Amino acid sequence: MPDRAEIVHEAFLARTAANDLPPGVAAREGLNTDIARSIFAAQCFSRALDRESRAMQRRGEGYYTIGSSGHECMAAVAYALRANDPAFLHYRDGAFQLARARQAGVGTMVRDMLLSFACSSDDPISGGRHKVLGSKQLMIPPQTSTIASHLPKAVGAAFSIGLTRRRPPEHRQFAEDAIVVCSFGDASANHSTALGAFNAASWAAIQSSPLPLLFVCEDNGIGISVKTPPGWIEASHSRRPGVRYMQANGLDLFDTWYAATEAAEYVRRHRKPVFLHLKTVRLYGHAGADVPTAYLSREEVESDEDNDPLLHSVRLMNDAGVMTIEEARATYIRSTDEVRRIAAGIADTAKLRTSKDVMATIIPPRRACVRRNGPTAERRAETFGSDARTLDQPQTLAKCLNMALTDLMLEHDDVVLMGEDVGRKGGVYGVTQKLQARFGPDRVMDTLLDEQSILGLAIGMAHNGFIPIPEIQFLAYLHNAEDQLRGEAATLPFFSQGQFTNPMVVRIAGLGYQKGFGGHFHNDNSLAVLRDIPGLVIACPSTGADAARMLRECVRLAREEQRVVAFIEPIALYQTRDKVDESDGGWMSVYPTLDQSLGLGEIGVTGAGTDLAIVTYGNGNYLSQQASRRLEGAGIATRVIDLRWLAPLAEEALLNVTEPCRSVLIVDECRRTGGQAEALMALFAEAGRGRVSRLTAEDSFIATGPAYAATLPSVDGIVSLARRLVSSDQ
Ligand SMILES: Cc1ncc(C[n+]2csc(CCOP(=O)(O)OP(=O)(O)O)c2C)c(N)n1
Repeated sequence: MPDRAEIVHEAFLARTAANDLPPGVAAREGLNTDIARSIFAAQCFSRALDRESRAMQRRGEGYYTIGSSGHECMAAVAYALRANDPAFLHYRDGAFQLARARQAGVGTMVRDMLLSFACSSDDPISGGRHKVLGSKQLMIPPQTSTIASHLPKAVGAAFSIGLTRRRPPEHRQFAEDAIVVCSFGDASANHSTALGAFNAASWAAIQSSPLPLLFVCEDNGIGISVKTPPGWIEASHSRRPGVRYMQANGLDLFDTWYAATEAAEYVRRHRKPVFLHLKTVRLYGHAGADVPTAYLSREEVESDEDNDPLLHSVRLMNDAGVMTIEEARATYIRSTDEVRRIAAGIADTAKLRTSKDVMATIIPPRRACVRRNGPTAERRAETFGSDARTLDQPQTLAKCLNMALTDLMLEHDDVVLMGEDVGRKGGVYGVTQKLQARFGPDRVMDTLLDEQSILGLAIGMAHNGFIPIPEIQFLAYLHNAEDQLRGEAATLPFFSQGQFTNPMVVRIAGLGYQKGFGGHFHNDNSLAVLRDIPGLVIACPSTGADAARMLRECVRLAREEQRVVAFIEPIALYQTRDKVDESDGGWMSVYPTLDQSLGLGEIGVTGAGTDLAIVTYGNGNYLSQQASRRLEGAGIATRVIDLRWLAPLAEEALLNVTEPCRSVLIVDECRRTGGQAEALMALFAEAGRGRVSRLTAEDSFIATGPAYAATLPSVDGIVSLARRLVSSDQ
């Protein structure tokens, strides 16, 4: 079967030699000759890189090909922008990156891109971890392969630019007058993630929030093999409130440049979003070995090839007096030769080999942080207002968190909160009460009801130096947005070698034991989706004092170590006051003084018994403290270990603290399958520990009403299993 890339290449040579160029309208005026030449040069390099990547794969030097051919108009879009405007790009935007490199005067980028094709450890962006577009110096963060998943953060990044004018963060990355560009295909525009982002942009724009964002839809009429209905993109995007719709012919570099320039100027001047619709073609099928004639007629494939945008460029430049056909042909041939020559030079480039090599970038690099407001006593008293009087009195967990958030926002101007109902109402459980009044709506933002947009906002703001603390109202509602955390936030440092980071602390209210309220959605008791995310820190406090101290550490981890943290708040403990007896007030804590923090991996230990170690966390700690009291009465001496940090697990500390105990009982309020108990059982088994048992939640959803705790560990359950364990031990 002939390779369509070769057919297109041969056709370019033959048709330019024969002056047989596709018809079209005349070139629009306004584009400077040098820039037009430079755009064409980037288009030629992009085309040559596509062919070379296929050749590399045939030679066993490349591993994955997805081309930009047909989408070379993006070189003109690059020139309509400034070289430091952050660009969240579609995977077909090689020409954009090449053009931006020329615009920025940093060389051709060809070698860098070939290194990425070759999965070379010298690839400047991913270090061989992904074949990906991206460059720190060109302000192009690399994107994952999950289509549309970069749109919510592009909205967040654009929003952050508006905010930096009023509140520049210490680690600001984007220029104050920058605009964000984000591009995607026509099929991707249907994804609910994309639709959420368009909607969020529209929602912000009609409320006059500055949102300098240029959406670019590269409409080639197809997504892999499924055609986009004719007129669909225009019909669904031309009347969105607050978002201006513009279109251009993506086969025509002059028209594209003209429209993109107008769009970019509008976005920059009005700081409002534009949806720029570019009509393109896709040459050579979707990716790799995809053969387009398997699902398109030969006529359809050939019609797109006849409309090769490079042939249109040659015609237009010749007509506009920018470059003759012969010159254009020579430019094309030179690019092909140069790309081949550079590729030959990297044939034996170094590769990642070991797991250590691959994993070296999971944890982002530390960064120096200088700015900090030592909150003066007066400022603190003024901010806390009437709450200042209660700072040294016992508080609930919810109140301790509220106080800790207040202090953290006082100390760090870069900390911003966002979520559904966190502002005026102060959160469904009151954790963020008064914060908007204390710090203003710029820093405590009521968002629209869309978890993907909330996390996207946080990621985009983190890209630009803020320390976002987004709230997910209930753990169960993380799931419809989970990819923003798992696929996006957690992976960015990994495949950009820490050059781009999005540190944040995601607060998530969750877990079970709410007496009869809410059923399985409000009592979701599974953290499995978080537990296996490489590099993610998972914190789960059970007391108010721990919650405040841990939150301080989490913000430090985000600020200084650029980590992404999930902070799980057990809803049932938010307002819990008593520990064992009614009105004993034993679960209240005095809010810890500002000098106190609780380091990542520091476990909590109550008691020093050696009959039994109970290893637990969250609500399990609360139950185990009660059970331990009863066990002491029965002559069983325990120690209760509160994990506090669920990932990474403090393995060594756990092994040490349980060492003197004859038995270990793990109490895990999450489900038996996928719960933390699995990791703990494995830890103890691998360490050769004998008597280890676990009490977990059933593999069930939680019921509303009287049976709310029927499937969960209970004090009685802990006591009886502990007794059995200890007696079998004697
Ligand atoms: C969420 C998600 N679902 C499916 C895929 C597989 N996939 C990769 S590209 C693609 C088609 C995208 O088409 P379009 O947005 O039109 O871009 P084009 O490739 O045509 O430029 C699909 C389905 C993916 N990467 N991500």
